[in-house]
Amino acid sequence: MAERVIMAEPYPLAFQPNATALLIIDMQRDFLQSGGFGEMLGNDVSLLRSAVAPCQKVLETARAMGLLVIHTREGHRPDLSDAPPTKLSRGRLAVGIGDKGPMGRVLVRGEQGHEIIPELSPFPGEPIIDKSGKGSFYETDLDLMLRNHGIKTLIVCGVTTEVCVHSTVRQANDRGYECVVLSDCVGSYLPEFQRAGLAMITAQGGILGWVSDSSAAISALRSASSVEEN
Ligand code: C5J
Repeated sequence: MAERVIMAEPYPLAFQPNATALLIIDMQRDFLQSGGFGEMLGNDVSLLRSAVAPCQKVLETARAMGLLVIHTREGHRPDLSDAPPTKLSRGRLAVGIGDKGPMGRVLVRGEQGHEIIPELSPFPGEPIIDKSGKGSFYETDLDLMLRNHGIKTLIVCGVTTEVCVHSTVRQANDRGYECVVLSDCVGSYLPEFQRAGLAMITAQGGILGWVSDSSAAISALRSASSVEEN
């Protein structure tokens, strides 16, 4: 399959559609809805909503193009044996990880809050990476899965920009993947961190990767499809 280009900062990124995956990070009720982990930490979770509709459009296009789509979820085993005690005690929260909240036990696998929001529900067969850390490569089989699929480029969406998206992009970058983060498909509870988080990726000639947006990604993917069909 021929190489295509996505308009991005700091410069256009060439990619091969069949070596590209869409990675959607932690679009879970616990981060986007009231009563979850994000809110327990004192955040206004409505600030993440703007990422949902653009993410949906990119997801639809990626599926239509036959791209590998991978979802991640942050969360823990019910016995919390995979959660460092430091993570459990951090924040001195009245209701924290593992405690009962309005959407079940906070950040625990199998609970309602841990689910991916219905707007972005994985299709059957789309891999879901369950991770206990912030970075999606930490103690998961993501790298193996990507290598087995011959993936070289990651289109990255999800939350939050400066935490799990950043940790994942940094880990991916060190493993040799080229990441393009879509600015309108990632979200932060802190607008200044959204700006700074994206700027850190593209600084110094793209030290961590590229930043683009949903429209540029969709037109690059569609151009790939129409050229392949001709
Ligand atoms: C956080 C995440 N913010 N998915 N997790 O704790 O960014």
